[in-house]
Amino acid sequence: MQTDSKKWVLTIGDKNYSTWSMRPWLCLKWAGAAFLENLVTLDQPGYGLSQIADVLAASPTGKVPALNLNGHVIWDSLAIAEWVHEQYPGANLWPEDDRLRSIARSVTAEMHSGFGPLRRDLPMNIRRRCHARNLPAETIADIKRIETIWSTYRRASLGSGKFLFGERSIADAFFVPVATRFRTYGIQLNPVAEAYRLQLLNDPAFLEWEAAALAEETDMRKMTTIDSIYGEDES
Ligand SMILES: N[C@@H](CCC(=O)N[C@@H](CS)C(=O)NCC(=O)O)C(=O)O
Repeated sequence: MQTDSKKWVLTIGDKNYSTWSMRPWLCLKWAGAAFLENLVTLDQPGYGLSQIADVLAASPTGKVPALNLNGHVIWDSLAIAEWVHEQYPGANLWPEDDRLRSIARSVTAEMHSGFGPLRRDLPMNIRRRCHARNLPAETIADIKRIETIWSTYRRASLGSGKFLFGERSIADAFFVPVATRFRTYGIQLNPVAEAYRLQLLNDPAFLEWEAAALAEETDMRKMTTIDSIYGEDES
């Protein structure tokens, strides 16, 4: 048991690009943990192979994020989020109701383990604005599935709060990167899903992350741009 979060160090990647890093970072912020950050740029030899030396020094998988608790390391975004939930029960990072919690965990797991086409074709790039075109059917299916998740659970939770299951939960943290992707690539959503997307992008902790992303200078578009899909960048 480790409760002094001032000694926790979260290793993350570039804030403009690292979706996986953002999720547990938001959970830690929402819980009020006083953790330290170790930001390692992913624009280095070994990227894509899990062989970046500075990441391997912090994470057994060679991937970010990893949370170091004074020598005890937790890796993988979802495992870190669950740790934060356990350490900060008062933060209510999962819904109290067990059935609602099971659905919140289901959509979080779906986001954590799925949506490969969306990840491939609409990579997070918080600074970028353009319009996606010629998206493959499988990527459009991913977008539609997320739109359905968002509008279904927002309609059900309208009376209990502004987030997917009413109060803010780990499920919301897992969808914030998608909210930025939809903004970057000009993806249109139904009004309920769009209102939720805007709610996520107005979260104070996300705005703090975004400000840092805007100040970064690393340009990884050489690794993440598929020219047949993206239109010209908006100026
Ligand atoms: N399932 C992992 C995925 C982590 C992941 O893929 N991280 C990427 C960056 S956002 C990474 O560290 N890549 C380094 C590399 O590919 O070399 C999690 O949830 O934490």
